[in-house]
Amino acid sequence: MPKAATVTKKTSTATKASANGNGKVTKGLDLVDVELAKKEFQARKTSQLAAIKKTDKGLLREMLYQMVLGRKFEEKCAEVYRMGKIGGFCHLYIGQEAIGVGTMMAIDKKDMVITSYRDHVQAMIKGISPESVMAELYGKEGGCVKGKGGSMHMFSKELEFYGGHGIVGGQIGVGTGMAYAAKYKGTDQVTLCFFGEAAVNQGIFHESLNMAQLWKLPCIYICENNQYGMGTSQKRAMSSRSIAKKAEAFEMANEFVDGMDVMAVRAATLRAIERARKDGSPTLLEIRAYRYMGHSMSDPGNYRTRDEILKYQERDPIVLFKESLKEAKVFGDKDFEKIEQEAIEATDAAVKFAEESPYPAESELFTDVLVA
Ligand SMILES: Cc1ncc(C[n+]2csc(CCOP(=O)(O)OP(=O)(O)O)c2C)c(N)n1
Ligand SMILES: [Mg+2]
Repeated sequence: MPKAATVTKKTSTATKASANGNGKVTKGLDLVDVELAKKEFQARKTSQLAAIKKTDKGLLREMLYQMVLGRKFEEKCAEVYRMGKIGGFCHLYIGQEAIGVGTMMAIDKKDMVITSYRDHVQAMIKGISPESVMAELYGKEGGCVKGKGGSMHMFSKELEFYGGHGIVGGQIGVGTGMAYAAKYKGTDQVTLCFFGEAAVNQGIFHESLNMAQLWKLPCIYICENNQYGMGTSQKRAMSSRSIAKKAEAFEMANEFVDGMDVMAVRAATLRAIERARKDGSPTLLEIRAYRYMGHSMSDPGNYRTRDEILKYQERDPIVLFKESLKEAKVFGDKDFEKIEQEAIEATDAAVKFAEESPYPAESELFTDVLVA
């Protein structure tokens, strides 16, 4: 488990939250207490167990591997960033792995994905190699866009991974256009369009959902609600609590999903895919998780408490998934060790590749660069 390295100030917000709520902890944005978290953990374990029993063992292994790889890879990113190997912005995905894996491992290879700047793990799940993602982070020639995009702009047309976007909410319009193109060309592709909860306050979210529902575009809008937009909690920035319900203004199908439960994420995504393939109907999924690290590597994180982070780590998606797999007797400690070892080796190989890859040649300076 990563250290909550970015949190420096220790106040009693968490305690205050439960006291204010007359001892009753409600679901949603209120902070949870440890006992309740444990109860929820047990409840989800029961539903995960049922879902695990119906899922292919090879797929379960790959899902766990991708989650562990995502975690190890991002921990390594933090380490090499601090050593000055990576320049510019660097937004980590630690704590949100069940969202990327649960959604993206439910689609087909041909389906399209577009996301925000928090994109390293999703790029790898879509098939961009860890080597090529790490080299891109290093700004090296071996990167998936030859070292010219960096952390926020992973991209692969061949693998149907369309970025990596830095303008909050910008990708929602582009993703809607991708779904429109699929429908226009009759390709049967579904688009997964990821964005953070802070992007929901942007006009483009509402315009896009209206258009997608009206024109029946095969787009699955995935709001990764990690509860913070930089240093601002959703509570302080949004008048309504439910993001999923915003879809009802457009008469669009929607679901709220627990983003700590990879099997629940997968099940909700499969339902949305069915809708999209059947008649092009879009869906809005609000998937709630928690951002363990700062907004980016340069975030001092003094707007939340260490207690708050630790409470969410009690419900860690990888720990939960492992416990369920063990209880279902699908995998044991030896398998987990092997999976972890494979993920560490893949991450180390990625770093080695990035270190050895050259910087782009000077002659590359003006190629593939668009100035609008
Ligand atoms: C249009 C626009 N406004 C402001 C910013 C600065 N900014 C970068 S990330 C961010 C917060 C976004 O939070 P959220 O959408 O919840 O995604 P998360 O970072 O939590 O994944 C802001 C305000 C920006 N990049 N684009
Ligand atoms: Mg957020």
